[in-house]
Amino acid sequence: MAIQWFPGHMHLTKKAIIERLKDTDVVIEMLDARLPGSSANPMLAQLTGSKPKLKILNKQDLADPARTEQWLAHYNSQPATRAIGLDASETAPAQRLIKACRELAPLRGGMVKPLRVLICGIPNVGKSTLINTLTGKKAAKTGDEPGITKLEQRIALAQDFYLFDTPGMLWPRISVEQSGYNLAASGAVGRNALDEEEVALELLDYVRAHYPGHLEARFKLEDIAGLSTDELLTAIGRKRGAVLSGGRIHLQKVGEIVMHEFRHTGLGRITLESPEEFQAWCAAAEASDAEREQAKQARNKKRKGPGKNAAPASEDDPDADDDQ
Ligand SMILES: Nc1nc2c(ncn2[C@@H]2O[C@H](COP(=O)(O)OP(=O)(O)OP(=O)(O)O)[C@@H](O)[C@H]2O)c(=O)[nH]1
Ligand SMILES: [Mg+2]
Repeated sequence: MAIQWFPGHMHLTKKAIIERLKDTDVVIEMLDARLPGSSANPMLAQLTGSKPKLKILNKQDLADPARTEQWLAHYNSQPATRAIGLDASETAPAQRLIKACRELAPLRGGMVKPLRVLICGIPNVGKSTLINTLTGKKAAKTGDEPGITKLEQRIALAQDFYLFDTPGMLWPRISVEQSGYNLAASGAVGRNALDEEEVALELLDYVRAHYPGHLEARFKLEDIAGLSTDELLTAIGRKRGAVLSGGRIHLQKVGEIVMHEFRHTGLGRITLESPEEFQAWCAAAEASDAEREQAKQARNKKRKGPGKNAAPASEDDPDADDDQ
């Protein structure tokens, strides 16, 4: 089942971002270096239009360094976009960001025209942590779960440099299924909107294909190639004692363990997508969206019947309000 999470406060955030963009010189989009394609919000790309953009691949300390290089090259080859990798808790590299922002808006600066920078990104990606690192104090609240920042907050970094922290935002329909799972694995999705076992199985599927040694080392397993992914999850459960009375494996618990290990680098440095893979997923999702749209039109035509105008999509039509 596809993962979706767009609670009411994200609607409000969207509105606040639209307002704030009117007086914004540079938009920083924070991406998760472990999922640099899936963590890019397509709705934000639409909202920000031609504003100068800086993409930060954050949490690069958790990501596969070779893949981070690939993604930085990918984004830096796009027009009007700069991308840098960062670990939000290190001070020195964060200074590169200030320099990059000033370069992206060279006509701003000084007391009369202060530089106004809006920081956006998915929940839990490290926006507030970065602001705290830049200011050198705990100016913004942070925490290891999505939805910590509730309201926009202005922080003065210098007399002519303002940063605006925003609450994390996803988008109403995540059409790329793998992106939904990767976002959930990263910690960007609220607990109630995901099934731990399902997310862990998708995560293990990818990790076993690309980083099998990491899994074998962490869970002290030998030759996982002979196991199905379900069997692998069960084997991890046994190793970690996630067993119910009667010897059954507590699958939700193992799911939580696997996600925890991934989020806290227990599995080693892992990136869940390459630029090529992500492009292929997007193309497949577009093709399936086009098919859905065709089927929807065929249904409407049928509803219309001979000699009548097409009926508008009814409220109970599952496709009626798709806007992404
Ligand atoms: N390993 C690692 N952890 C990080 C990094 N940046 C942030 N974190 C951790 O990620 C978690 C989320 O950080 P926040 O700064 O609260 O994230 P946010 O984007 O402001 O989240 P919301 O306000 O919920 O949207 C915290 O536990 C941080 O310590 C980083 O570069 N590397
Ligand atoms: Mg925050």
